[in-house]
Amino acid sequence: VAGNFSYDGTNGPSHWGKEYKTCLGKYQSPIDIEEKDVTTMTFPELQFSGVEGSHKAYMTNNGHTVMIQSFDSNVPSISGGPINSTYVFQQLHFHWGPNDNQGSEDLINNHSFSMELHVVLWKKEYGSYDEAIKRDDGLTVLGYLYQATDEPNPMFESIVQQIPDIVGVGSNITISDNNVLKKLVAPDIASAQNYFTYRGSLTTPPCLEIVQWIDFVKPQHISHEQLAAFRSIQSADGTNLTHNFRPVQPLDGRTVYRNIA
Ligand code: GRE
Ligand code: ZN
Repeated sequence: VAGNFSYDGTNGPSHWGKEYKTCLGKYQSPIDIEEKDVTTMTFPELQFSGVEGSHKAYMTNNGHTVMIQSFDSNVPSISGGPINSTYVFQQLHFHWGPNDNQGSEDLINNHSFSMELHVVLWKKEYGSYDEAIKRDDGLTVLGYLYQATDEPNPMFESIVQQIPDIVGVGSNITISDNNVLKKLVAPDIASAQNYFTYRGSLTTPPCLEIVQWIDFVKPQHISHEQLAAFRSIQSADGTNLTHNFRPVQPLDGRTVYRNIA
């Protein structure tokens, strides 16, 4: 579990830079993506491998989020798009808000969505996640946005059912649904070439500036009840983790691209 940080008070986002200087850098995430300011571009096709089929997966409450990992030999990977090599799945996790009007980290036209899923992948030629995070092109993160609705999203059913088993910080369970990675890593192949992309950082300390972000344009949905389950887990300080999104950071002259397939 990374460090002593939280989303409120004296360990909140505006204080992260004291202990973690990189959090004060010029290539920080999240950002507000203003559609009128993006540069359109045609990237090679973004390709997903190893997503089909079943994966044994684990779900953890690390005190900052709900995180899912797999130690399967068949691991999802991506290539193409804005990245010029293969990136391998490490973990996925979620950011949410205290109510349905907030929760996403990146904003689009200053709009917050209710939740954001981050699929974290590391550059295969560096051999491991730990080596990759020492390099400035070490990670790619896929960002998926969710808007709260009345309708449950079937893709969340199995994990929402098991969230009560990871309420305590440090809890780690096997996910009963072996299709969970297939559903979460590539939930909407038909819309997978429609994304924004920019250079940024981890959105939690140590805020390393090593991430090529790929944010899919088309939001998906999650029900109010499904979302509420995420807010019920405990945080490192013992209170409910009602929200875990970092506020937007300055763009500072960076270019945000939109892929036009
Ligand atoms: C996070 O902790 O939220 C995080 C990572 C790695 C990449 C991106 C990201 O741990 O937001
Ligand atoms: Zn994240």
